[in-house]
Amino acid sequence: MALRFEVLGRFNRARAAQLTLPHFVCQTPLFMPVGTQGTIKGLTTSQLEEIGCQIILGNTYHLALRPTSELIDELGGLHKFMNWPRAMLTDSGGFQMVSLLHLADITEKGVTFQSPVDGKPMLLTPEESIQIQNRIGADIIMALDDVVRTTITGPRIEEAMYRTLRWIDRCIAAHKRPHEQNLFGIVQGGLDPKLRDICVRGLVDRNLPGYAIGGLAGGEDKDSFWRVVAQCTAALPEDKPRYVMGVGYPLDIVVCSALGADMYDCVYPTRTARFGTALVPEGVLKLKHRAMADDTRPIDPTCACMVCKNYTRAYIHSLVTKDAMGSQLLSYHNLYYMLQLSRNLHSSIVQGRFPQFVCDFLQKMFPKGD
Ligand code: PRF
Ligand code: ZN
Repeated sequence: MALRFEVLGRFNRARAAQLTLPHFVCQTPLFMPVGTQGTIKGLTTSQLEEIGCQIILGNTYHLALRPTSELIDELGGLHKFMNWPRAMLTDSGGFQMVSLLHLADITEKGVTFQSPVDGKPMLLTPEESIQIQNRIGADIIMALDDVVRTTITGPRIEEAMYRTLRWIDRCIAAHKRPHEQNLFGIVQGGLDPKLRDICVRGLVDRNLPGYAIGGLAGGEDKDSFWRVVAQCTAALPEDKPRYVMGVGYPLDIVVCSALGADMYDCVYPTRTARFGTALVPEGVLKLKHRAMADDTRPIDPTCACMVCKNYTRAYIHSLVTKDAMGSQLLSYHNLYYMLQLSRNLHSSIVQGRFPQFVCDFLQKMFPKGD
């Protein structure tokens, strides 16, 4: 195992911890900005450090296609290649193929798909995913899982869960750097509590350094989503990190943290920035809106970020969709907002004022109580 996880404080099921990884000591709950081609769109790595980002997520699928994992390995790993000194996590690739390329097909061997580069059929096996992730060199690597939409029903959900369990053993066997990189298993099983239970127990038996809850944030209703998270966090070990994949919205992060989850990733803050939307305590602020044209306030008067200290809504309105700087400034603010939310969750749990924090958060976001 190449990590240490020390719980510093709890409030009911919520916990604040210190997660020591090979490249950085992180505080949880934590949010991981998502990079694709070895970059978080719109920010330099020094800006990421400036806003207190502790760990970023890279996608095996994108990196393997370009610049290729062999080249990254040859050039000394992704940390060095992209000049990122802190922690990093790579996802295994299967989920990205299935969600991005609807042509992907899953068999017992692995995930087959058509290369978007040259159209050739390709196969990503559990062994290959781990080999690629070993070359990329992230602090945390993810098992290849069989992901299906939570909104489908029937035997396919069960098949995917059992396949995910069979594949974890192939991932463990293929992992060549367990002392430098932590392999996390991923709980699947759709919205079925029995399947989720079998999967959690199967993964816990493998004594992995950490566990992810997968297959969520795919269009299911919030009640089902939170119920699955609550069930999984209750059954996963207390002394290991728990990562809810592909989540999410600020509200989801607050709720999942209350349920005992520790780690999150989502493209939402940077993607929504590119569409001209800022995250604020009240919810969202649409910078494209005509009312912003002569608004001289910062995006969020209560935000301490570089963008809110230096620029007006009117200026950002004038840039949005016209110049890359518009989405860069919005991405910077949005990531600052998510990281600040994580820091506030951590400190409120450590200081025993988590319920007050949650009340204030909800009060600002839903002032009418709806
Ligand atoms: N599995 C993997 N990556 C993911 C997910 C998953 O289930 C999700 C959840 N929909 C986001 N990213 N490997
Ligand atoms: Zn700001």
